[in-house]
Amino acid sequence: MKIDILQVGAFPPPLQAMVDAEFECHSEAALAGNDGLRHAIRGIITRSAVKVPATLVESLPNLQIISTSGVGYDLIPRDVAAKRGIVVTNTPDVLNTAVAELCVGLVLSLLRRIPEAHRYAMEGKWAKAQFSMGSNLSGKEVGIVGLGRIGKEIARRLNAFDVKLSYFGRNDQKLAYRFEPDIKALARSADILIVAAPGGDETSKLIDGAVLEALGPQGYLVNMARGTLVDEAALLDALANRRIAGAGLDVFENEPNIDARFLALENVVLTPHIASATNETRRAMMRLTLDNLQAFFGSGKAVTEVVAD
Ligand code: 8YV
Repeated sequence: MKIDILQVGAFPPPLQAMVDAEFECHSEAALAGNDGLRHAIRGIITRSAVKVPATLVESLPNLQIISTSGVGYDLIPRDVAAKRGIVVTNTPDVLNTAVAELCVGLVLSLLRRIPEAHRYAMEGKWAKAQFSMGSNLSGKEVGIVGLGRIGKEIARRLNAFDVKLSYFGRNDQKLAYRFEPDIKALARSADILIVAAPGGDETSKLIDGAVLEALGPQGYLVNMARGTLVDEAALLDALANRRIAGAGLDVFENEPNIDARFLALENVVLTPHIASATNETRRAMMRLTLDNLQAFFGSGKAVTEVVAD
């Protein structure tokens, strides 16, 4: 007999098949007027880019675990879950490589203007004039905001490009990279500022107008962490007025509806929240999401429970 779980958010068919093979999955719509089902639900399966409403959690009397496919848990009402002893799990580490690889891709796309060059070649413009110059990554100063597991993978890869690495975070981790306790000072020294910190209220708008001003007209911002980390209005203004050179963004304030003002800009590279979106990675994330549920229901202990910050 499969355990009844509620699914919040959608998965592509191959991943949905993994879920359906192991659990009796129900939609939120199925809960309407069905108290029996509400009482039967013991777990929620979701994905980190989807909000799990607190009211939904409160409406499920026998909910024991919320298992998200993704490393971020900023859209899960952990305060409500904690009050009821509901375990929250995520999928750390299995996606570090994919996210770090996309970050390198965004950095190189910005400095070498690869999307623009692709369009230039595809539109036959090369026959009329040479494409203009880009910039080396080698020798640049890179500042990483948030040197957690993903931030460290980004640093390790960028190190191979002969860059100078510094980072900002809650504490000095005593690593080979320079720790900068002042985020504006980090931005001031950086040619490329990479945002790799967790989302949530604590880090909301950490990259504000003052940080962007410090990054300056030669500086690039790259964000594949969370849209909430950046003051998007300030970023749009800095980009439109060339107060920063450009931005590579995989995450946005109001996904999937990117602010239309971004679409009018030439100094951006935009991707639709695909940092962990590789076949290998999403399969590994789903496996760990399901393992968390299986382990919890089997032994009472999940594999990767989110512990209090
Ligand atoms: C997406 C992510 O959430 O891991 C995260 O926190 O942002 C991404 O992996 C994706 O929707 C996970 O399924």
